[in-house]
Amino acid sequence: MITTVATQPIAGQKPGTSGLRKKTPVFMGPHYLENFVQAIFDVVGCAGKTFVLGGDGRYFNDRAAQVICRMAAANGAARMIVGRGAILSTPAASHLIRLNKTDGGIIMSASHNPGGPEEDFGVKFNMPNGGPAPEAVTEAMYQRTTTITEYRILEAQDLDLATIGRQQLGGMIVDVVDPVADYAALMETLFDFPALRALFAGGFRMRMDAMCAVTGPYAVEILERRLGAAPGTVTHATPLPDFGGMHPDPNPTWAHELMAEMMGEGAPDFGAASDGDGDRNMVVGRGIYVSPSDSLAVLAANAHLAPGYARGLAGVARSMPTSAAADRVANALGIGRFETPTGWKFFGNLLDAGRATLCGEESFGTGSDHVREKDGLWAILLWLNILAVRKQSVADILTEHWATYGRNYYSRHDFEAIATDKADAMMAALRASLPGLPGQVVEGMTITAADDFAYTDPVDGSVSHKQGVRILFDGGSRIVLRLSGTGTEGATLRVYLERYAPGPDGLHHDPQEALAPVIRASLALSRLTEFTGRTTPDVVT
Ligand code: G16
Repeated sequence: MITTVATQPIAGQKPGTSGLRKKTPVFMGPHYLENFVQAIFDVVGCAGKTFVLGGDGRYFNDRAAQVICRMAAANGAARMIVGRGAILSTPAASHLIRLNKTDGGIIMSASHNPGGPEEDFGVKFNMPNGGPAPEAVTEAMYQRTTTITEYRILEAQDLDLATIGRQQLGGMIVDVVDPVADYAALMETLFDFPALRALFAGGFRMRMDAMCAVTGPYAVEILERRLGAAPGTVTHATPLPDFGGMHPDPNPTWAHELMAEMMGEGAPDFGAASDGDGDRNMVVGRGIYVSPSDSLAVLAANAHLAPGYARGLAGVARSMPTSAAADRVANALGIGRFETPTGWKFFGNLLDAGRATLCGEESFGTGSDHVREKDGLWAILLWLNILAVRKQSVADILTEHWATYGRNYYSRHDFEAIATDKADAMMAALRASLPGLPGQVVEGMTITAADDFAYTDPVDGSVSHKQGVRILFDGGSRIVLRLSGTGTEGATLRVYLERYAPGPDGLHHDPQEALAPVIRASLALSRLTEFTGRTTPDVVT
């Protein structure tokens, strides 16, 4: 029943920041999914192994799951643990990989990118530690796709992935499991659920926008059923193949319904949103937006208030473009602090080695050593736990935080779908200009250093180059520019802007106003308009 299908390499199957992401019709093209999945199995091995499989439920998720199961069986896998309906949030998949001590897992998701027949699809492999495959492994997979000549697949009817229980597919056992139960049980070990129940019972109101994506069932079970939040607290709670037409990226631009409610009359006490596959989060207080960089810093300063972190943190890690707010907390606590390239995979070694407990990114990702992915609902529950203990509003907590540590004003400006050659030319010119920048004065600010970020992993010594251009100014202001590794259309330029205000004055300005000179400097130094014709960003976070 095993068929060996002749195939040939398909160009461009190179995983980006987080797995292989392409337009759905590309993924549905002849042999496209199959070639990549065979490359995964050829690199990590398949015979006798156990894997986890699930995805964010986007269009093609169900069909792809059937193909991946048939290929795993044909390649000799012993067992596949699949979330019911082929659904698993990315953090839940990471947890199942670890809980069941499997040989890894395949996650079908293009994360925050829209889903649907004409939108995006993606596949990534996570290692036995539950974390995204490191660069050396994804590079080996890519190399394999360039030489592939055949793949193996079982001829069989579709599995019943809608029903929890055990099935046999050729020589492989398929266990369909509840996607939520084990994850929810893990959350109960980390947070003070009785205190959270008391919070909601006391009239605390929350809005959680699941954006028609995978977090809905997790949030309804945990927030509404287990913690007693009012029914209807979770909106857009049913995962849909096209995310209901929403762009499931939890930022102020795309989660605008939540933003409008939280900034309006009668706003609830706390608002949150998560993305397509449930690993990102956005947090909003009544009348106040919490930037992801500030969120990481507040969580680091207060994590000990939750039972799972009562013993304190070993260290805090952030991606390089994330603001230095978390560094200030780490310094005050006297714990380790780490600056990694963009991509959750770079946190894996630090978490495995016990050197970092909390990690976070400006791209709305926060997580801890409980899994090896960022975890949207986890971050929301940690915020809730802190609010329950401190009995203060989000605004008051932020105000106290800035008064203690100063404020790292921060914003990211995205310029999307730029012609790739123009974006590359701009970055090349910028890189060439770096040696001449230190000492120059722009917008009244003196440049103290300018480089292209390179990272040496402190655990395994691996080195990653060209991870983003940094221009540093005296006083702690900074501009970072890099091209996104998750887009599927042209190039997305991300410009990260930061300015430090030590306080006590000047801590409550609008970030765009506070950053105005830094924004002007970024446009001048990058010659962005000259190269790309763009003047204003498509997304501001
Ligand atoms: C992925 C990575 C994150 C990264 C983000 C944005 O998130 O896991 O570490 O920060 O992409 O990357 P880029 O700036 O290259 O687009 P997700 O949520 O898309 O899996």
